[in-house]
This record gives sequence, C-alpha cells and structure tokens, in this order.
Amino acid sequence: MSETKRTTLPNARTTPRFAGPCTFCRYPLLELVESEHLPVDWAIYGAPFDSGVTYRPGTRFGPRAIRDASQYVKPYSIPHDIDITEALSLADAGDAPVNPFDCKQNAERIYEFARDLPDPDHTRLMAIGGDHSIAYANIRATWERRGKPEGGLPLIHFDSHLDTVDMTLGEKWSHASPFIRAVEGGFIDPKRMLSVGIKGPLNTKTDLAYAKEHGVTIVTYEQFQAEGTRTIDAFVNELGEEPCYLTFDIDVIDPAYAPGTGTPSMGGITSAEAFALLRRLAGIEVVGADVVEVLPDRDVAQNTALLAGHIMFEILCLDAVRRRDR
Ligand SMILES: [Mn+2]
Repeated sequence: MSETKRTTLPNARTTPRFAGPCTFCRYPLLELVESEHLPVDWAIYGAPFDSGVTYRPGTRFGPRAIRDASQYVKPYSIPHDIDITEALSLADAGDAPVNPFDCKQNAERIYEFARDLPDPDHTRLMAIGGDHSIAYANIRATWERRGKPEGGLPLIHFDSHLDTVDMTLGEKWSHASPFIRAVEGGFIDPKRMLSVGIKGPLNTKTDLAYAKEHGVTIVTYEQFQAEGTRTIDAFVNELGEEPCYLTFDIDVIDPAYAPGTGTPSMGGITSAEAFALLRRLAGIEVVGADVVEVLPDRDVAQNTALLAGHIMFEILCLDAVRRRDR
C-alpha cells in the first residue's frame, strides 16, 4: 500500500458509536483534518435538496439521516479484507449551500461548492442526496476536477428509473432528468453508461427511447434475474481501469428492504444483492459518486438510511481495494 495518510477515527472500543459529533461514519470534518492527512482522498458532502421530485418530497433530510445512521458503519470489510480508514484519508465536508426554491440554480450552487472543494487534483467527491437531481452537479464538478475528459466520463448507474426524461411538468431540471442534462453538457458518455436495476411500470414505452437511442446499456431487474451479471461483467471488462463515476439511487432496492424513498418502485434487488453487485465491480476506478433519494420520513427503523451508509462504504471500498491491488 503506497498511501501513508490515514483517517483518524474515534476508537469505538473506548468512545461508543452513539457518542460524539455526528459526521459521516465519524470521519473528521474536512476543516478539522490534521495537515499530515491532507489532501484527503475523498471528501463526502451533503446535498440536502428535494425540490426536484415528481412525487413525495422529504429527501432534503437525507444527508442528516444517513450521517446519523452511519455512526454504525464500521471500517473493516471482510470480503475485501481491507480497512478503508487505513487505505484512504476521508473527511466529511459538510453540506452544499442549496437553494430549495429553484432546481436549476440549485444545481449551479452545488456544482460550484463541489468544484471549489480543496485539492481538485487529488480529492474525489461523494455527494449524499437529496433527490437525484443533485447528481448532475457532482458529476459536472467531478468531470471538471478530472481535467474535463473529452467525451465525458463513463457512468455506472443503479436505479429503478433511467432519469433521462427531457421534460417533466414543463421543467427541464428535476430528479427525472440529471443524466440527459449531463449528457448534453458533455460530462458523461451515454455509450459508456450502464443502468442497472431498471424496473417498471413506466409512464410510456417511450421513456426508454432516449437511453436506447444514445447507446446506454440497460440491465432491467428482470434481465438481471434471468442472466445474472453477464451484461454487467461485459461492461466492466470493457471499461477496464478507465476512471468512471458511480451514482446509486436507493430506490433500485426493493422497498421491502428500503422503504424510505419518494418514488418507490416495487420489487427489485435486495440489499444483499446490491452489496454483491458493488463488490463485483472491484478493479474499476471510481473518481466520483453519489447516493441519493433516501427519504427519512418514510423510513421504517431507519434501515434505508443505514443501508445508504453501507452502500457508500462499499463504494469507498472499491477505491481502497484498487489502491491496494494496483
Ligand atoms: Mn434516480
């Protein structure tokens, strides 16, 4: 392992997990990270915005709920045999200054906050939603911090929905549209976009048209059931070590396991299947990520928020494993 920088955590054997300030996974606040641990490898920040939703609001409370639940997300992964706080320097960068009244202006504000976080050449960004519209801002900032790669970043996308609707209720900026806007901006490459877990029913068959016409690889939940990881593995093999962005909408999970979300789509992958799918991605290079659409007011026993914290942990594991094995 080449990295010598580490994240210092409170010792859970002497300072219990229910005590102390509530940052993501108890990582230090970015402004309090000791200089020897700078620059951090990942800055995790909240984007508490939900005015882009088409159905039930409330994900603006997602970042706080996920931070709270994440106190019980521990740093050592058995399947990867890695302690991410030994492999990575990690910090909680607080929340972006959202505008709850204007979806387009909000996307601009989150983008500017993310773009201006310190050490753009080194520090990768993980955003906690908020609704899925916030992904646009973090993708745009990540693309820019990576030197604006021509053609855009490859995107691995877990979701019930494609989120490539051009316009909803007369509005071009919403949680139904982040990826069509990101494609138009040149930040992601639809020909290297993989959407996993898509399920219906949809409003119309034409909801699939944009993604199909632009070369997105779609693996519906039914297809995943029938063929397993065949298409996903082929996409990942093709991707190789190319830097990519990962976006995870918690509504890809069967609401039986993750009820706390605003546009629930019944059926879908279990939490255990989601972990297995993410671990299977080991070897890819994730340069930015988000986990979105946790709605605490609908969350039974806070397990959707806890699941989101573990999904974020699994994504960080991918980078920890890559650094160890390269
Ligand atoms: Mn979504």
